[in-house]
Order: sequence, then C-alpha cells, then structure tokens
Amino acid sequence: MIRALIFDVDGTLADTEETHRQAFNYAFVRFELEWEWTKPLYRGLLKISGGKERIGCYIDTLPVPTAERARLCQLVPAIHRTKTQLYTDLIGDGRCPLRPGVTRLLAEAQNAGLRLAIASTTTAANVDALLTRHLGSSGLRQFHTIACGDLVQRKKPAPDIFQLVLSSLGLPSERCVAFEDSLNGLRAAKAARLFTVITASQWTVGEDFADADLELSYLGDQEHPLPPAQTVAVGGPWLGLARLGSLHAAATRAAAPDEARP
Ligand code: XBP
Ligand code: MG
Repeated sequence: MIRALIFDVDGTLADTEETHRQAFNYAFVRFELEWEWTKPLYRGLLKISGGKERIGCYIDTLPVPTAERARLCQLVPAIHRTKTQLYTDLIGDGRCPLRPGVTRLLAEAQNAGLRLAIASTTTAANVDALLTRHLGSSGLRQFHTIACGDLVQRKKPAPDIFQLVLSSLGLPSERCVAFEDSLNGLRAAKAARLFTVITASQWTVGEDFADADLELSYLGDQEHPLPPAQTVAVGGPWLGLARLGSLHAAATRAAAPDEARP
C-alpha cells in the first residue's frame, strides 16, 4: 500500500516556469547583461535542471572570448541569487496558483495518514515562497521532507533527490508515488524505482512520457474535472487516493519477481 506521496514542484504543484523565465530576464537586466530568454529559447533551456546550471550552459553557447566567458561564469552565483529574490517576490502575489487537484489530493493524503514530501531541483526559498503563499505558514509543515536545490550534486534526471527523500522518509520506493511534469523528472523518479504520475505543464507537453505509470492533464477536482477520455483511467472525474492505490498495487504486483508474486 502507498505510504507517501512525493511531489516535484515546478510544473507539478504549480505552473511556475513562466515566472522563473521572467525572473531570469529581470536578473539579467540588473546585471546589465543583454540576454533575453524568450519562450522558445527557455523551452530548450529547461532541459537543463537547475537555474545556475542553466545559466552556465547558456554562457557556453555565447560567442565570447575565453576571458569574458570566465568573467561571466564567476557571476553566475550572484545572478542566480538575484533571480531567486526576484522570483520569490513575484510568486508572493499569488500569480502561480496550485494546479487543479493538488490541494484536494494533499488533503486526501493527509486524512489517510500518508506522508507528503517534496523532491525538486528548484531553490528552497522558491519552494517556501510558493507553498507558504498557497497553503499558509503551516503549508510547509504538511511535508515530512522537503528536498530541493543543491542538497544533491547530481540534479534530475539523476535519481539522487528522490533517493534522498526516500532515505529521509525511511520508506522503500515500492511504498511511494512520485508526481512529476517533465521527462527529466520522470527519468529521475523511474531511476529511483518509483511509481510515477505525470501531469505535463505547458512547457513539457509533448515530451516522451511512455515510461510513466499514469499520465493525466492534471490531477483534477470538483471545479476542474478531468477530460472524459482520462476519467476511464482513473474511474472518475479526478485522481482519487483509492484509485491511485489500486493502480499502484497492480503495478507493484506486476513488477514483483515471479517467485514473490502471490
Ligand atoms: C525545475 C527546475 C528549476 C527551475 C528554476 O525544478 O529545473 O531549476 O526551473 O529554479 P523542478 P532554480 O524539479 O521543481 O521541476 O532557478 O531555483 O533552479
Ligand atoms: Mg518540474
């Protein structure tokens, strides 16, 4: 049976990447860098997990002399600190609501005695800002474990952040479910041997989610029922804990070695 739900943040709990993109661009202006990450450019840059890593990879594409590249690379931590401050200020006005069904499923899980956890690449301050804005100051306390940012060296698609969460929860992967929005996140969760639900965001729709255990447009709730084609997979207008439990149990049985199957 499921003992914990592990949530990615950006794109999964809320559609935040447009705000991240704006914060990056505002930070570049603050540093008098004539860089602009347009939406098409950012979509490609999102394949790189981590804001600092993303800026570094972008610098590598610039046609600048070696000395200038070195100077820019030394600026990355400061640029990213400014970006994080700008992002948390922007998020504070509630512009990124939690996606449909997130609040409902969090409440269902808590009522059922399940543990909640976060496994994100984003910076801890960003998680605090988003969850506090939408779940109140007690919002963070709902989560047994919040693992994010630089707590791990290898970011998604490496499984490290999910493995860190499992270790902190003291649970095997077979007792947990991961929620993700991107192929990087799916790869990380599957490498950690987690049953994974994908709810793609506007930035990741169309990525290859063939390895997902369940793919939905969003989690769904009374006000935002799932599209009819998806209600069959989850047995109703939204993904409830009971159905998630039966899907998870079936997948766990199927994955068990023959001799272990009942
Ligand atoms: C998505 C990311 C993050 C954000 C930017 O994280 O890859 O890097 O795009 O946040 P998630 P930072 O795992 O929650 O989808 O600038 O703080 O990295
Ligand atoms: Mg994400």
